[in-house]
Amino acid sequence: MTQKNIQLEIRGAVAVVRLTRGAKRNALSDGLILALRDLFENLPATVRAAVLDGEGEHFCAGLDLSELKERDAGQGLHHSRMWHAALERVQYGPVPVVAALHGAVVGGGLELASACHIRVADESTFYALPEGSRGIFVGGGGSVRIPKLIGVARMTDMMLTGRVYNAADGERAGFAQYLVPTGTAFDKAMELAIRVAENAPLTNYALMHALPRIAEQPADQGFLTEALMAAIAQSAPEAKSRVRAFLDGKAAKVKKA
Ligand code: 1HE
Repeated sequence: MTQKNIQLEIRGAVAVVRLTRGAKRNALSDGLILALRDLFENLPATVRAAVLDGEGEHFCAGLDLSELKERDAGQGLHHSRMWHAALERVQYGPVPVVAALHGAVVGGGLELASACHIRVADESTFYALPEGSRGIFVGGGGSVRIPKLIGVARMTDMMLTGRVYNAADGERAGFAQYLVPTGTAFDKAMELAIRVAENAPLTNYALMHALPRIAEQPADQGFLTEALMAAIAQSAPEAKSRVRAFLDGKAAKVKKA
């Protein structure tokens, strides 16, 4: 399926979602944000994992600045909430999403990347939050999600000083879980997504929907939520057959890294 500026390709159990607005560095217009929301809301039921990629040399240049209109406070509020709804469909949608990062991952592009579950960055990647210098603030959930990756202090510094992180420093800071040679982020992201798609669906559900909420709960409540989630996951026939396969010597052992 190809909509304007976004493309969905199904490869087995993996949905490949690509921003196809390379001429504008995949800048996120309102139309593109809504298309992203609709796409993640309507993924085929056969899909078990997704890869999010950006056409051209840059993953995403953030908010489409040509649409930054004179909005009053109420309109600004609704605009930001529209982004929240769309990125929430990515984070809390049906399947884990692996982002394939390269080139600019800036502003709203970084907000989008931070809504994904795994980030694979190639060595051309750089991260910035130019909102600070443009006289605006993050509005796509960045102040909630980005500190969870890199901490409040680093995000504050980025926005106050315009600091740009290169790929290696960015991986050390926590933006990405994988750093790969230039040009290979998509292949690595596909490899991971295929692996993720093989998990029991309830395990993936627990990791996407329960883990981040448990991490936000007071420990006492977190332990209870964890116990409930664990009980549900292990009662699924899929879990029972996987454990049985290991005990029968038919499933892979964990190998030394
Ligand atoms: C754009 C955008 C955009 C490029 N909105 N049109 N984001 C920013 O402040 C980042 C702004 N962009 C850049 O700093 C650079 O474009 C890049 C580092 C990403 C890429 O540089 P480069 O040299 O490869 O491309 P370019 O020549 O700057 O841009 C190519 C075209 O894309 C050009 O248009 P053209 O018609 O002259 O060809 C650019 O105008 C256009 N373009 N980026 C609109 N962002 C929910 S709130 C989120 C708040 C934010 O995200 S603020 C941060 C916005």
